[in-house]
Amino acid sequence: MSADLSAATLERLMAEALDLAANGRFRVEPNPEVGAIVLDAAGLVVGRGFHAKWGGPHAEASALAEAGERARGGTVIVTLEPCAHTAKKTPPCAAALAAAGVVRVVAGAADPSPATAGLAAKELREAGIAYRCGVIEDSCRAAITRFERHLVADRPWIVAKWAMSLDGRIADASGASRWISGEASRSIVHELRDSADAVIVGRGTIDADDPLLTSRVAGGRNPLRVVIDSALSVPLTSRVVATARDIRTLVITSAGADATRRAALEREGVEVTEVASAGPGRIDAAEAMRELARRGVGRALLESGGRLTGSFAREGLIDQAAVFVAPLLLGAGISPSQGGGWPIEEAPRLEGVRVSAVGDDCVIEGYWPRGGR
Ligand code: AOF
Ligand code: ZN
Repeated sequence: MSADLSAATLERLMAEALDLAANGRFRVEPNPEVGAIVLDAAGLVVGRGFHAKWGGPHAEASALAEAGERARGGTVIVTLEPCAHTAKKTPPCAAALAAAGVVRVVAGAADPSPATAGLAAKELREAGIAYRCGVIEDSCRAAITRFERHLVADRPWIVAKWAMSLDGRIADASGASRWISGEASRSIVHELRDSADAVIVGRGTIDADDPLLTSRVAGGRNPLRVVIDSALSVPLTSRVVATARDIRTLVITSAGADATRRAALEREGVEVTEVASAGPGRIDAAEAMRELARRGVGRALLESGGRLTGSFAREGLIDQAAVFVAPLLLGAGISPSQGGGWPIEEAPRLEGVRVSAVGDDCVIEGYWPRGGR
């Protein structure tokens, strides 16, 4: 028999699980933030967990791992209905809960995803586990709004990242941007790459930085490297092309691209795909993102320069931003907008903002406003 838990105790534990869930913020989207607490048969907390990054273990899995055998006969409190569907990145939690021998599962809010909604209730009850859903439900539901909204999107969740000087420049007059941000900031960039399925740059960034675009997190995975290159002119000598046999690389170009260039890139191991153009020298970015979604990209990091990042912003294709501000001045002076932007009162202001100090840099992270949508 498991311990009796009063309504007030359940609410307190669920609120604590919601606090745990918030630790995944800015790393798990478009998945939901989820937190979980495991109690042993006597009602003592023996495990805590949260979904920490896109594609990583779910909250229940982490909490159960911490609890180990002490979960047997116990209770799991989780902010979201456990998943029960397969064909995703991680194993289903309902089966893991049953295997761990818990006797009761209390969820905060239902999972709005049609792939899993309602499945856990059935599966857990069939395994003899008492299941209920709906504790501080409004707060638990509010924690997953971005997930719920993105369920119907036909493109990946896009995180835009850039580093700039105090005077708002992303490169010096020669185009060099190495290194505006400090070492510590760059380790966050590797973490962001590690939590993404794809990293996107424009052709200009290959010229300016010749980046490798890999994740240097220990045990981390390398995202698919995507180069948006309307003229299909990425050099065969660039580092992304030179390493394409080992690290998946996709060049997205305009329809009707030069067949010889395409064949030369493909010989180096680069995949090339064509999408419609949105004017001379410009790829239809929304269509390019739909193409990435069709290829299974759920979360992408946009590390492009001013022009491409600007067009993603104007087209409303950015979901989250991570901006590094470094304490140096590039000297051309601070200046008003050069035109083409928004008036202040119409400018998108990030929501849910978190500001942190990393070494001498400041990182501002936030969600793109989606007023009313
Ligand atoms: C849970 N616990 O911590 C989360 C859940 O691709 P995957 O394997 O990460 O699965 C993502 C789906 O699982 C997501 O669409 C949502 O329905 C659910 N999220 N479920 O039991 C968690 N993050
Ligand atoms: Zn799960």
